[in-house]
Amino acid sequence: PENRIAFNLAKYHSFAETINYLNALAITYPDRVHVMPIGITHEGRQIPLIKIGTRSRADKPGIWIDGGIHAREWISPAVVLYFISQLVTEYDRDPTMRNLVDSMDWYIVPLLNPDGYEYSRSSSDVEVRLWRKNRSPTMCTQVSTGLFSPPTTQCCQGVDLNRNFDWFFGQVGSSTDPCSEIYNGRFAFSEPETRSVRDFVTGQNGKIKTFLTFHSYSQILMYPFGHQLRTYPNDVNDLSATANKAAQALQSMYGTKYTVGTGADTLYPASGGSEDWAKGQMNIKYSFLFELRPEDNVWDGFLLAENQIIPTSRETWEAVKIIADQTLQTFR
Ligand code: PAY
Ligand code: ZN
Repeated sequence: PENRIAFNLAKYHSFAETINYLNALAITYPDRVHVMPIGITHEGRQIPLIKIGTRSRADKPGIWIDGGIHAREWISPAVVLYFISQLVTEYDRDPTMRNLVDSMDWYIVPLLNPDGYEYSRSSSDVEVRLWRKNRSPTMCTQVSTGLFSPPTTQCCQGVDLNRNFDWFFGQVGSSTDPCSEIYNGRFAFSEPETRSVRDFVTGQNGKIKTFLTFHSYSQILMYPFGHQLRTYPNDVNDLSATANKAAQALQSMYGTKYTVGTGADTLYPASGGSEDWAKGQMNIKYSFLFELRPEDNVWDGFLLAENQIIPTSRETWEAVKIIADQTLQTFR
């Protein structure tokens, strides 16, 4: 039966539309799809996880994917929704998809920071549209304005979720100032969004072998560690070989060039990131962070036009399939 669900993958969607799409998939394809909340945000939104897999067994390798950890990076949830649609709706047509869904369990959170995302959609004001953090309640700090003036109080909202994981928390490239864009929060995992990732991944008891987190922009494929220059895990050769192969597959589609390396070596050192935590604390072998289109050094990088969603999704999916393949070769 041709169960077509009306959902335009070439547009940016609201949180409500995203939820409706995931639920429609779960209802239409109950043999391969389950949707469940993994946590509740400060503003009361349920963070949805979609599990895709047939003949689920504990010993199938698991692959984690999250999008939208940063509010303004709209292309991230959009490409993750494309991955979901490929896995679920092409299953009956495409033997590659069937193999990926039969032999692995996919745990996908397309929109990890729905509060921040909805906020960034609420106005085209740059302050709002370019919001990065979540929407945690206001925190205040005393700031001194000069030697002879009394300190004033400044209050701001939001934690940078990609500084809130427990990996060299608060050490570099992060801030203790609640008004900073890279405010790391009061302690590691102070936020419901990061806690929901931690608790879900921990709950899988080592089943998750691959951890992919999607950001924009700069066209970089990162592997750990991002917290310090020239700092690598023991099996860095496996990770860099896989990342290079993935970047090659990505480029083969439309010629889009990616830089491959650690976040620290390619962009800047930053601690408390999820990809480092997945590798360093959770011992997940294949942990990668994608910085999607556009290229580095453009002024409007977070404002990627909707006509770029499908090409970005298609090329990135090529890279993800390489990483999934590698996961299967290592853990099947
Ligand atoms: O591990 O090096 C890391 C983290 C890298 C990302 C981060 O700061 O969390 C990089 C930025 C991101 O996608 O959030 C890059 C973009 C362009 C930004 O906002 O600076
Ligand atoms: Zn980001």
